[in-house]
Amino acid sequence: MRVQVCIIGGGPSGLLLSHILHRAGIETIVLERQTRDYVLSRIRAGVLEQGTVETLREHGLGDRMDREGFPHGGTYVAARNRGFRVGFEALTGKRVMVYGQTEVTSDLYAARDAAGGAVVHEAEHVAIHDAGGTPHVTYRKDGAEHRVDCDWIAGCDGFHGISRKTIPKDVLRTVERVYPFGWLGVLSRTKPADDELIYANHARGFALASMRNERLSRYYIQAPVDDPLDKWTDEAFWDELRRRLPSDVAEALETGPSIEKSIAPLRSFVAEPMRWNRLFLVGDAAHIVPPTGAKGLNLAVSDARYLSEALIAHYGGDDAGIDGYSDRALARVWKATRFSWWFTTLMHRFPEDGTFGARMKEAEIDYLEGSEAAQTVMAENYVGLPF
Ligand code: FAS
Ligand code: PHB
Repeated sequence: MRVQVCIIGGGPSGLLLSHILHRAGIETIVLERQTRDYVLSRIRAGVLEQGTVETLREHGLGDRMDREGFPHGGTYVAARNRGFRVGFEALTGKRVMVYGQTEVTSDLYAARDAAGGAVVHEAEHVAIHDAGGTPHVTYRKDGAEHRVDCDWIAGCDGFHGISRKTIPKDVLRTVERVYPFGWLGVLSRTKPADDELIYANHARGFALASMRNERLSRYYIQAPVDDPLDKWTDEAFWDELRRRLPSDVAEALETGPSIEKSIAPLRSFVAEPMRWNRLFLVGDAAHIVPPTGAKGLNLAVSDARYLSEALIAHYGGDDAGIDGYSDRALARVWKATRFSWWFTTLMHRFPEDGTFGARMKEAEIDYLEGSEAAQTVMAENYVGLPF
């Protein structure tokens, strides 16, 4: 078969790119190696920047988000058993939307289904060929080999995908920092700890109290990334979370059985360039941020937004967008990578901190509490920098 754009990966970036291009009359196919249920079963991001919310609304994807999502105008930062609010709406005029990645992906699948979009699940052995000449992609499905001829290939296949690895080693430049801990996450059908998120810096380690709705809470604690999951019984998790949250919050915390529990590694990773000949990298295929700043999903959206604009312009005869895609996307990626690194460093305990490092972080949190300028810097980055 032939399409204009072959998209590898059916996560948020691939599905959004496919949806936006379809609305502009550009033919795509999405090749996803997992089942749809598997993609939808992954519990990941929870906070959407205002730019992401606006992008979803612009493309007819905002109805359920606006009905079921929770706009937030601020967040709490806690240390030494007390918290303070960073009111990012008052400081920037912008809010974020608490609406899980699972729901965003589900809405994207519904839109692709409604449009009769071509999304192939359980596509095996996807391979990119001749991205520098006559680009085409092959894959195996139900025992049969398939070939997709295309003008462009969009690598939306995440950190472990094949797209980034297709770029020659003498072309690709990568920068990485692996953090010496992971996030142990729990989902529970309980009342959230508060109406807004709580990011807590504690001597025992970081904790985050988040939510999906009034009866679905999402919590994370900093934990050794190689901890066996069975070490963390629900009781052990709740006890540790209560130790790290301010005591008034901990005392009122509603606990219950975990319905999902996982440990995610944390890294900062950026690959450059995000284009090689007729191959573009989008989302986690090109960059990973520690989830502290809630940027991962939002960067995937901004990449998809930039690339769709570029390809629509290309088919209208203007190649400035595709020529500038990598630099434009990376400019935003690096700023979000910096913010995510800063907030992760401030809120977590590192082995090398020592007493001095811990006191520096406490002093910075004290300064953040008392400075509108410092809170505005945090707020601008948290709600999302302009596209
Ligand atoms: P994705 O990884 O979501 O999607 C890539 C898709 O490509 C997958 O469905 C995969 O199956 C498919 N694929 C891979 N290789 C393929 C191949 N060879 N052929 C075909 N298909 C292939 N972000 C936040 O903002 N907040 C969070 O709290 C947060 N928590 C996270 C927790 C975990 C465990 C992980 C892994 C990520 C988390 N993220 C979080 C980041 C996450 O939300 C990503 O930023 C987001 O999923 C990026 O979307 P995509 O770029 O579409 O990549
Ligand atoms: C989440 O709800 O999953 C979440 C929220 C904020 C973050 C990271 C994760 O910074």
